[in-house]
Amino acid sequence: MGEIGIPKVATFPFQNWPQMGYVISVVFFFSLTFYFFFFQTMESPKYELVIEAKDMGGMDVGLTGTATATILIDDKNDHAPEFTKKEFQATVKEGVTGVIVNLTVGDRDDPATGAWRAVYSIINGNPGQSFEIHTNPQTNEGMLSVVKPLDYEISAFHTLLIKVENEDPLIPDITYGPSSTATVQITVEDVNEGPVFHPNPMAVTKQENIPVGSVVLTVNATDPDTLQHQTIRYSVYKDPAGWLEINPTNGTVGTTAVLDRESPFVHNNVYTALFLAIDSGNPPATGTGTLHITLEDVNDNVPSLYPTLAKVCDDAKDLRVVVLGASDKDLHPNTDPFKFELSKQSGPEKLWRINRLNNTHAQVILLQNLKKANYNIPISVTDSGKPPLTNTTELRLQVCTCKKSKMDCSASDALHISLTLILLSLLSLFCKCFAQL
Ligand SMILES: *[C@@H]1O[C@H](CO)[C@@H](O)[C@H](O)[C@H]1NC(C)=O
Ligand SMILES: *[C@@H]1O[C@H](CO)[C@@H](O)[C@H](O)[C@H]1NC(C)=O
Ligand SMILES: *[C@@H]1O[C@H](CO)[C@@H](O)[C@H](O)[C@H]1NC(C)=O
Ligand SMILES: *[C@@H]1O[C@H](CO)[C@@H](O)[C@H](O)[C@H]1NC(C)=O
Ligand SMILES: *[C@@H]1O[C@H](CO)[C@@H](O)[C@H](O)[C@H]1NC(C)=O
Ligand SMILES: [Ca+2]
Ligand SMILES: [Ca+2]
Ligand SMILES: [Ca+2]
Repeated sequence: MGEIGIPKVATFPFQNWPQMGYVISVVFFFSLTFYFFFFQTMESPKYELVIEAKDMGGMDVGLTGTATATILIDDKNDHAPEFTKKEFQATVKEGVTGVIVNLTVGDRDDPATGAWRAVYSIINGNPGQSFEIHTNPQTNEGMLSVVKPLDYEISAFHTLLIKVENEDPLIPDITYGPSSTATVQITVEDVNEGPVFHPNPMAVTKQENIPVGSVVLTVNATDPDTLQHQTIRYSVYKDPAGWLEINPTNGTVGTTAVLDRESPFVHNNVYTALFLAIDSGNPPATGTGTLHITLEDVNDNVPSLYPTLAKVCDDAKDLRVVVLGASDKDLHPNTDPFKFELSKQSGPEKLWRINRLNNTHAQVILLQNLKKANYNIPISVTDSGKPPLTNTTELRLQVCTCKKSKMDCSASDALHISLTLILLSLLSLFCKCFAQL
């Protein structure tokens, strides 16, 4: 309200006083007291008037009377906020969010009161809830912002109808007029967007041993910039094991190596590679597509045996010398149960045998105490795959002399045996060469 001044208020207590028949001269002291309470932001201003009335023309002999008038003034919301323009313009790039335009209003009520503060709302043109408007508390402006990125290819223009009201209601005989609404014309600018893969991520299932050069799939990326005529080129972005290639023009993905489910690059049977689709815009924009290849197991790993070395005393009472285990990187049914066998017994008499314990373990048992020496026990382990795979390997058994708690497993024997082996192989090489001559 604001412009209500003291004189205006002061006239009203006097309107009845002349009827009292006195010659009145009035001196008034008004102590004008605004009670502003810091924690009650909008307290009604309160005027306290102390009025002294003197008769006899105010001469000293006259009589004097005083009265106090307390006047409360309610500031009233008697002005509607009005936009400073009928139409506002804004430009925004597609895909971007944030404030795009500040709408300005004027309101002739007291600033920083509910009668002045503006509340904005979008009353038309926002079906996708892409826009929001909030009051700037400092300036009372309406900050119009994009909250969901706009798409140039769907709509290049938007028209919004905005209404402004005050926080406090208007007094009954005032209404919001046409200036309390404005239109905002929004122009969306085209941006070169990266191609998009369909679907993303892509998923295929393949056997791990498909031949090199097999087609895995043909990817499909499209460019969102449908109004520009762009072409797309594909490339491999991340292929941790180096197994794949992509045709740059038609997106056909092929293998350049044998896929391996047991590779450290495969997690939970899934190999993940990333591809790029690059458009011909200036500058070019890129989209990334993820391919998950689920690899089906094939029996391509032989079992391996552990331990490969065992020691026993030459006078041992317990001749069950070692428990052997086997493991296989493949999945069931291409792994255990394993079959453990002695490949071939060298020498005329049987020195040891092998006993199955369970699906994964077996036990080597000596048939008699052996002399101190190193022995190689040829063992074959076979998995349950179709077809099964066999690992033929050797268990090295050291027979040692045991005195008290000390084991003496002379290394010379081991050295002797390996030296003999080396000599033998050298000899065979030599013989082969000799035969060729
Ligand atoms: C709108 O007003 C805010 C606060 O004053 C300012 O930061 C912003 O840049 C303005 N935005 C536009 C588009 O004018
Ligand atoms: C690629 O995907 C888009 C969108 O799903 C589809 O319209 C188009 O037919 C697909 N193209 C091919 C070659 O599959
Ligand atoms: C893509 O091109 C390659 C090489 O010309 C071809 O072998 C392949 O069949 C093509 N793929 C499609 C889906 O046309
Ligand atoms: C066969 O088993 C041995 C002993 O465990 C292992 O060292 C070797 O790697 C296995 N062979 C193959 C081809 O895996
Ligand atoms: C097989 O036997 C070995 C040795 O006794 C044992 O450690 C392992 O737990 C057994 N495995 C199963 C599946 O029972
Ligand atoms: Ca675009
Ligand atoms: Ca396998
Ligand atoms: Ca296997």
